[in-house]
This record gives sequence, structure tokens and C-alpha cells, in this order.
Amino acid sequence: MTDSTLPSLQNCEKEPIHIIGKIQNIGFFLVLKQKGCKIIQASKNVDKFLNINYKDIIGKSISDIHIDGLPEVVSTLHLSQPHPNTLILPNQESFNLLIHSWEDNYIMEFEPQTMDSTDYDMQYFLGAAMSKIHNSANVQSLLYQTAEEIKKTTGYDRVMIYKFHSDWHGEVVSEAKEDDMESYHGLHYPASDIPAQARKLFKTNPVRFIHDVESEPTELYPSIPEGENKPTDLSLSSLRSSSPIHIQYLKNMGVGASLTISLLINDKLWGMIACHHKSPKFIDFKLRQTCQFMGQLFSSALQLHLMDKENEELEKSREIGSLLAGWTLREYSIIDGLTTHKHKLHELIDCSGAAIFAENKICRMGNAPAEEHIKDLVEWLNENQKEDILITDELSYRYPKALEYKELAAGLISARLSSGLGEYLLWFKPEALQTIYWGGNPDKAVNLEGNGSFASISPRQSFEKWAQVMENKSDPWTNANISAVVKLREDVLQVIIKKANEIRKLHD
Ligand code: BLA
Repeated sequence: MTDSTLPSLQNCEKEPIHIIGKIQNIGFFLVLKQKGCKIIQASKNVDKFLNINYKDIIGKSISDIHIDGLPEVVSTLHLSQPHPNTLILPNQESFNLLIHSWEDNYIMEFEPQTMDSTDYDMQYFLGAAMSKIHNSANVQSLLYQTAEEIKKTTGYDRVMIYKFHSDWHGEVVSEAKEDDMESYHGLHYPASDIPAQARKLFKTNPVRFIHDVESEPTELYPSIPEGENKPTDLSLSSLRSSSPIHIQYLKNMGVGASLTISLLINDKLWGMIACHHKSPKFIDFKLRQTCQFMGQLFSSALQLHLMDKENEELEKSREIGSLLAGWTLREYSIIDGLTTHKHKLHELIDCSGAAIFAENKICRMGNAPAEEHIKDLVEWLNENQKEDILITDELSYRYPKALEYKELAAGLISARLSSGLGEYLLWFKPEALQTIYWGGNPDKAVNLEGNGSFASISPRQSFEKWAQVMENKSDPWTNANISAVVKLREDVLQVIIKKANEIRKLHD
């Protein structure tokens, strides 16, 4: 790679990591034409394992390579799904052979077998973990148990669960670690730390490892396989070498090796389990498969909890919404209906405060901005709210005066009841940064040297970058929040119309 093609911090998302042309040197790699089984590409380190030079191996047939067990594998190649085959190399070491197809070629990856397959009992590893993960009473305990069980199963020094938010920024939502490892629990980081092309790849290849951040990767030769016109696609490879930017990130964190497991919900990347080790570490393919299975178990348990939570939230909003609507009908004043009973307007949805501007009065609930601020805001809404409902998680972007009270109202939902009278129902959310929990001491690990270069990238710096982007913003409003507001507005409008009709009838 020349300097001009080296990825930079500015164009991360353009780095073509799936055709990086390098693998980790813990194993070796061959590409065969499916027809004729000729070797068309090899990793440059093959001589270390097979006593044959990488240039000499190109053009040979796979049956010319003498490895115990290989002929049996070759005879079943046409049937094969990627699954491990045990082989004994000329130096008597046991290796797993993983095979998958790329175009009309086979990609063969040879990696050390560190667990004897006869000893390996997936049920042993999964038994206890399965019931703990599956029987977790709530999301918090599910997150905690999963990080603990993955740590116990794999022996990595730190296991974190990252959650992606809707804007693809991430948050460490659970962590199990050795006492001497720094904590990242509660930290948020910007979407650019895991750029879009990497997230796409993590959907197709759910388990990745880096066995040693200090080891030099091995190039593939020739860079374009013989007879092909493009570099080998390593999307499904297990030995693929990682982006140098990400490797530097890990080095800056004092991490020597990693394992990452994708967490998918409804075919969408929900998050990842990220395992770190202080020193080099490699785990056997079978154990990685076990981790993948545990990841899937976590995802399905989480999905059930989330559905329960969403249903509960919807149910609660629906219940409170219909009570509020009923009370407005009973009371002479709309404001009384929404503020004087067992439940009040701000309990309709997850917010920090609410206010009503109606009947020439202002009524505030929970943590709402001061009366004079609401008066000004309503004047601004009269001029600027074009739709019946305005939803924003950055009010000050449109209405800079709101910066003065962003700790109360960085986010706003405004439902207009009447444009003529300028009547509104308002819900507020504070600036999200005010509610973020800092893991450990935030100043401890920030390395400001070499700011802007690879030398400085680390989760603490990422948090700072994220905090700058997030300044003045609230957490986003959910679809459940919005539909509850839409429904209540409709109900209250019906009450207003009904009351107006009754008054008219009395006068007729
Ligand atoms: C990959 N970045 C990743 C991965 C994680 C992080 C978990 C997946 C690693 C894997 O699959 O093996 C980020 N790791 C973190 C964060 C923490 C952590 C946030 O431990 C916090 C505790 N990364 C950057 C920047 C760029 C970048 C600035 O920080 C680009 C300029 C790129 N990250 C980047 C790329 C990958 C990545 C390209 C994919 C690596 C690969 O699979 O080749």
C-alpha cells in the first residue's frame, strides 16, 4: 500500500477492508479454482507451514500438497459448507481447515487447532450459560449475565456489550473485566469509530478475531489471483487482517488481542460483544462457534425483552392517554382534565416535563422551563410550527433561545390544539449529555498527544468527540412517544369540538 492509499481518519468509511489483501500470520491461506483445483493465490507465509515457497505453489494442484487428511477433504469439496476439517501439517501440528466459496473459487483457510475435537463438548460450555442468558429476568440482567458468561467461556480479560443507537453511535451497556483493566462502561462513541463498511461486513461475518495486534500481517500473492481480474473478497474470511486504524485504536487502549461477535435483531446489527485481552490470544474455531451461538441466544432473549418493554410502554401510554381524555371530557376546563387527576400530562410518555398553554393560562409539570420561557416559546411556535405536531431532539438548532434552558428542554414535542388561539400541549427532554454516566475517571486515559492522528485515537477521545456532536441534543423521541401524542391530541380536539357543540346547542 502506498502512502496515498493509506486510510486516514478523514476517509475511514472509504477503506476497502473486505479486499485488504492480507491475513493474520497465525495461519495460512490458499485460493483454488473450483474447476481443476489449481492454486491461484497463497499467503506469503505458506513456506513456514508447508516447506514450499509461495511463488512455487501457484499453479500447482491441491492434490500435489502433502498434508494428512487433505485428500479426503478435497474429494468432498463439491459438497462442502464451510466447516472445520482437522489436518496434520508436515510439522505434525493440528490445524483446522475452513472452506468457503468466492465466485467460482474455493477459499481455504488453515488455522491452528487448539482444542482437540474429541475433547470438545459444546454442551459443557453452553449448559450453564444457556440457562443464565435465557432466564434473565430483565434486559439489565441479560446484559450482565451475557458479558459474564462470555468472559468465563473464553477467558478474555474484558468483555463489553456495545449497543448501536439509531444514529449508529455506540454505547458500552455492559462490561465484565479483570480488576486491572480500565472500565468503559457507560461510554458513548461516535458512529465513525465503526464506519459503515465495517458494520456491513459484521452482518455477513458475525465472529472476528485479532490474535496479536503486534504481529505483522501476511500478504496474499499474487495480489490479484491468477486468472481473476479483481482482488479476493475476504468478507467471509476468518483470518482476514484488520484495518490498521482499528489496530492502532486497540494498541492505544493497551489491548493485545480481540474477539468480536455481532448481535443481530431482525437482521439488523443491534450491537456487538467485544472481547479484549492484554496479551496475544487465539481461541479455537469451535469455541468461536460456541460464542456465536451464545450471541444468537442473547439476541433472541433480548428481542423478547424489548418487545415486552415496547408493549408495556405502549400499553401504559394507551391507558394514561385514555384516562386523560376521559378527564378532559368530565372537567369544565381542559387544563384541569390534564393536570388535576391521578395521572398528569407529563406521565403520558417518557419525558422530563410538560406544559400546557391553553385557555390563556400556562400550566407546568415535572421539570419544565420557567413560565416566561414557555411564553416566549409559544410565541415562536405561533410563527414557526407549520405542522400540527412538531418533534425535535435539538430545539436550540431552530430556536437558539432554548440554549438557556437546554438542561430542561433540549428536545420538544409540541402538539397544537388550536392555531387561532395558539394553544399547545408541550413535552420536554433534557440535553442527553446531562444524563450520561461516566465510567471510571474520564480524565485518566485521554491521550491528547498527536491530536488528530492515529496516535490519539481511543475510546476516551471518541467519547469527547461524541460529546461535542451531542451537545445541545436530547435523546430521540420514540415512535411510541409520537403515536401517544398524536392520539391524545385527537382525543382532546374531539372533546373541544363536542363541548363547543354543546355550548352552541344551549344557545340555540
Ligand atoms: C472496527 N472499531 C471497530 C470494532 C470496534 C471498534 C469494536 C470492531 C472490531 C472487530 O470486529 O474486530 C470500536 N472498540 C471500539 C470502541 C471501543 C472499542 C468504540 O473497544 C470502545 C471501548 N476506528 C476509529 C476511527 C476509524 C476507525 C477514527 O476509531 C476510522 C478513521 C475505523 N474501526 C475502524 C475500521 C474497523 C473498525 C475500519 C473495521 C476493522 C476491520 O474489521 O478491518
